Amino acid sequence: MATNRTFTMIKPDATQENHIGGILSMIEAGGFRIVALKKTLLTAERAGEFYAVHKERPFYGDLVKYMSSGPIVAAILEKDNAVADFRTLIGATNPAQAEEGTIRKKYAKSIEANAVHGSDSDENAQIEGNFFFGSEEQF
Ligand code: IDP
Repeated sequence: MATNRTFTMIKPDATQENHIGGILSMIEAGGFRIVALKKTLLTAERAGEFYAVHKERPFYGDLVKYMSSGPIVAAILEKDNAVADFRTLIGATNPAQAEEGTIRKKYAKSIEANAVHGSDSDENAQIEGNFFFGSEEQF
């Protein structure tokens, strides 16, 4: 059964280039409520842990390096059908294939530096949200 929460990160490139406000505006305009929010820096070790499911993929090393290259903004978001609707709002992994009106179409620079993360399942949304936020930080 679909739950009503998902998890996102504004990745280092978009954070560095002052797109935090623009991206959060698109998220709120898309009908999502911000349940938890923080700007933080992932160490390479923590980034590797977060992306452990991609360990075998050829881009894993670069991804870990990129995700620990500067601050990120982590957030838990709430809306009916949150995981699927948020994947629609962010658009395709590769911005060249992202549709008009999506966050990645507007802000992503490349398939790697693609501005935002969005959980791919309810189970991962919960795991990823809890990776960054204690239950006392989720309202
Ligand atoms: P998603 O973020 O759209 O769910 P995933 O396939 O789960 O895409 O990949 C996780 C992240 O790894 C992507 O958001 C992107 O930053 C990076 N990535 C995915 N595919 C490639 C690639 O082919 N080259 C470099 N980085 C990639």
